[in-house]
Amino acid sequence: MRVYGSNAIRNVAFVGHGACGKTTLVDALAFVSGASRRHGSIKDGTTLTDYSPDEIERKHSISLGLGYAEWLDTKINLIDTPGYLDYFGEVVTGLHAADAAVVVLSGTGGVEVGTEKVWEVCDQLHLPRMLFVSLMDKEHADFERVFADVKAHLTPKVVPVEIPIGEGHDFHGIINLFSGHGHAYKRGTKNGEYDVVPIPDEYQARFREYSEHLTEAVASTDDTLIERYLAGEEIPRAEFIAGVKKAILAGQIVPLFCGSGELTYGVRTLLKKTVELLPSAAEVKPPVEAHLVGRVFKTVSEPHVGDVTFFRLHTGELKNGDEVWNAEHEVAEKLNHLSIQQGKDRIEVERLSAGDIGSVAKLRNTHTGDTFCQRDHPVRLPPIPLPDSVATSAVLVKQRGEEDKLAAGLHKLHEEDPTFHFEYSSELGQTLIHGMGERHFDTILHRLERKFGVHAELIRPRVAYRETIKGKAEGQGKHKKQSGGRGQYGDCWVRLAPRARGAGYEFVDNIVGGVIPNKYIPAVDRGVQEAAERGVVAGYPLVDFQAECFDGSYHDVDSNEMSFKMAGILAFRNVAPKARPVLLEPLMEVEAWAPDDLLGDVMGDLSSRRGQILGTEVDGRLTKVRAIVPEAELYKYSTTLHSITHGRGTHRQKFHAYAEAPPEVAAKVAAENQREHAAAS
Ligand SMILES: Nc1nc2c(ncn2[C@@H]2O[C@H](COP(=O)(O)OP(=O)(O)OP(=O)(O)O)[C@@H](O)[C@H]2O)c(=O)[nH]1
Ligand SMILES: [Mg+2]
Repeated sequence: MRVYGSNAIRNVAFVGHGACGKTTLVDALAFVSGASRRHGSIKDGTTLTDYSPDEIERKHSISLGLGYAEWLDTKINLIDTPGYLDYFGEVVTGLHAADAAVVVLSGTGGVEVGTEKVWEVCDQLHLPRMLFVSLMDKEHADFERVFADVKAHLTPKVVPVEIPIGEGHDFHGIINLFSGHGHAYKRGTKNGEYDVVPIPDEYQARFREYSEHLTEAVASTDDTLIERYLAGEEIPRAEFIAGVKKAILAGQIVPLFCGSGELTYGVRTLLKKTVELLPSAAEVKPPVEAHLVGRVFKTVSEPHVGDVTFFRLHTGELKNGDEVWNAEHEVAEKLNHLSIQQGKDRIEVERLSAGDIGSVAKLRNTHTGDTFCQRDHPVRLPPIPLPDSVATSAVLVKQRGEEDKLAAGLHKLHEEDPTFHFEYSSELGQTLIHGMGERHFDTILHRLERKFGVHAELIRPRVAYRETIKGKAEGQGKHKKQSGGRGQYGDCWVRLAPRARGAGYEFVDNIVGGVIPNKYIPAVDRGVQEAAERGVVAGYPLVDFQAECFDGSYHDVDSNEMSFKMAGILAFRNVAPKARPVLLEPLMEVEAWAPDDLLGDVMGDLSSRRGQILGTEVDGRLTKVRAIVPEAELYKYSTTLHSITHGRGTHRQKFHAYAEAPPEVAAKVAAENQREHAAAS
């Protein structure tokens, strides 16, 4: 493998809506360039970057994949990212490793939800972009419609630099506005090869119109160019290309290309223009100035290999076998078998130049997000800001005894995919997982099975209900046992009263005259607390109340701590049911974003979940609704919101407060609790 200098390296992420053709295009770019030997397909499960068993089975990308193409003495690092929003963390990661993006659009779908979402991230990162309309050979593909769509919904700075000749089944050529030629393809083209042909007559008018548009757009970004252009001067090609590149880097124009990844039409031009128009690794500013800075952006665990670390070298040079310093964990790591990825294949390299993307296996102490540097110049790059998880579920192993394996597997999967989190909730007695949606969870379960041999299923998370009392009441708890020798005797009178929400529990000792000896009073307190843990409505902890012990009696011989604790338990059980106990349910504060025209549906749905709408406000392209909704009603909310808003909506939720549950809810929860107890005993 030849070593490329920084100025001969391009790092490009391929992003876009699900199934718009990214993986197929990346495969074609690598193949046509000669860097990859096989022309793979999604149908056969043979593409360069969708190589995991899950991706092959499902026929869509799940993780970001790395490959490269070599063209015009340049290495183009290709970062393929998934389109489904459940894997959006991979897109964000991929864009952070890249210096530019090719936003892929389907010739039939145009601008879709996923396109808008990736565009936003590109905007935030100020990434130079090119647009590629793929699937031009598909029935109903319509370049003009996609162009209009992009202009209206994505960016007014879009400028077509190609025009397809024929569309759908008739798609057979592309007019190149830079050269002013047509490229004619034949069915059966495998390598992107074409014949150069004159522009067909019926395309002449459009060619002239778009050429003018392009020249004008480029000239208007540069004062000297515009003067020469207005003076009617012909601008030489090299200067023109340089002008286009400058405008792309400044975000002033976004060129629109077209083709078919599957048929390899338009792929050679895209390779060439990637080299000519996108920034080289030498042209981008590193995140920090230091001799050596590399960021680990992804870790994958591969069967028979173990962990493989993908990293972007920002500054400095690395040689195979070099030692680097991991500032996060303060350890040195030796980079044995320093490699680059071509899909699943790792190709060992002698050296990596600044700006390149490398991979290395079996590092002991390095994780996603870590920074490589020199020991005497420690650097820690800030973490890549990943999207928050929006969905929660509980998981249960199908076979008892696999709990440890489950925890180990989940831990590994979190390391591979930081948008996935898990925790064991001792209160609920469940393992909870947090992620981007049901498709995400489904993938997690599959990976658990395939990689770690753990069979698990998703179940509804329990809700952490509470109970409290609304009234005052008092009564006795008396524990008395006479059996042979020494007996047991404890007797207390307790008054229960409500406290404010969140005020917690309070014990008041109002015993006078020593009717209960001081040393036994804490035992009464403990008994009350223990009984309160099990509640009286539906078996949930009873909270926010005061227990006042105001009377009682004892026995010189038979009384002890244990007996008074029992008395406290009995007193609570006797009194609490008379103090108007109620069930409390957790309420969540929900913020949901949706397009304005679907807001009514989103609010209607929230109301049907017993939600209380607090208000709405415009937030960018979307409108935000704030509402208070019981947690019990929010299971799978992200999926519903997704379908109501056709994928455009997102939401966030956080704990708000506990509030009294309506009687019918309390009755249902109590009945469930009884059923569970009956089943357990
Ligand atoms: N006709 C035609 N089909 C294509 C073309 N490119 C991709 N496809 C098909 O479209 C489907 C999606 O292609 P992918 O390459 O997986 O698209 P993607 O954007 O990587 O999809 P995700 O990773 O799931 O977002 C597959 O069935 C491909 O075979 C193309 O240029 N022409
Ligand atoms: Mg893909």
